Amino acid sequence: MSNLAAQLQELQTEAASAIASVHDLAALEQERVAYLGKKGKLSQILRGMGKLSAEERPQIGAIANEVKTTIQTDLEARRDRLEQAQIAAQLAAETLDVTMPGVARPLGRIHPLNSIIDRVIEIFVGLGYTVAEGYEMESDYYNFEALNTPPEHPARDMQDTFYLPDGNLLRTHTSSVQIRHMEQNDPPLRIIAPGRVYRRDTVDATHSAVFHQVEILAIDKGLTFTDLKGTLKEFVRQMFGEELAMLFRASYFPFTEPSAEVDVQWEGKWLEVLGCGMVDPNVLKAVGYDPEIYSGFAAGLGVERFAMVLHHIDDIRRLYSSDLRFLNQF
Ligand code: 2NL
Repeated sequence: MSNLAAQLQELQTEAASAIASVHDLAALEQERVAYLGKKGKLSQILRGMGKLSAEERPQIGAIANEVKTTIQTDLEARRDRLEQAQIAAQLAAETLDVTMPGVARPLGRIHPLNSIIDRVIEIFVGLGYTVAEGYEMESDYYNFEALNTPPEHPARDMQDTFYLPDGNLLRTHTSSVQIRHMEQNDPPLRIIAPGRVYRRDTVDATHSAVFHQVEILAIDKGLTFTDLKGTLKEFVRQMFGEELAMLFRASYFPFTEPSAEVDVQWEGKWLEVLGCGMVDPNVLKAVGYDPEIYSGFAAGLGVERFAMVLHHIDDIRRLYSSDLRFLNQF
């Protein structure tokens, strides 16, 4: 066999082992260029063909073609294997092990005070009321004067109300929201005013300086105490999930006349749940309503008290402690 034929056979063997020892696609491409490229080893050998005789040339040409095809086949086979390996490695790296234990994210939940407020709102929204909101800092006028609360009234005492240096105060009830709403709107109206209120109380198991209240107010022509009773009866039925015996005890608030406190029969005892009454004509006059034409009823309930009763909570301070061992129970 001629020298060229031997060189070609040798090239094929050398290429086969070079290709077999390559481990990535870039290196494989380098080998392709080294053996089959324009300036590659095969081209270099074939340059010697010029000196061949006319009968040798086609023989060597045929061998060269075979060697080239073999090297190409080797390259392709190797490329396929390397690509498969690359895909397999990528899949292995991206594998999601669904059997691994999850990372527990602690779930938030509605605070018992907020869930009481939400339930009260839902009940009154069902009765046609809309939610009204206002300011936690109020003037003496909106918190007291417009609510028929005379200057000598104990509620206005420095001992009972947080007064601010500028003469304003922290609202002691959400009635001020309702006064502002009435000033801005003509009757008839039905509103519910939930919110945070402030009293200068010494904190103990049943008192907090900051607490929550929900007040309801309805103004229309011809509203009577009967409408108030019917509304509260329906509220108690929905709030406690059953019809409870109710007791209306005569009481006094500066802004209602007549006024009453309402007890319900709950777990064998009479439990005071809210205060209410017919809106005092002086309050109607203060917002520009004619008490000869319009009348209304109002009620206020303490949210903390409801929460403590419904959930058997013994100390009001637990509701503000942010203690998860407590809060997780609701
Ligand atoms: C209670 C008693 C009450 C009202 C609030 C009210 C509001 C307006 C006019 C008249 Cl704008 N009244 N609110 C009436 C009676 C009782 O709350 O014990 N709350 C915790």
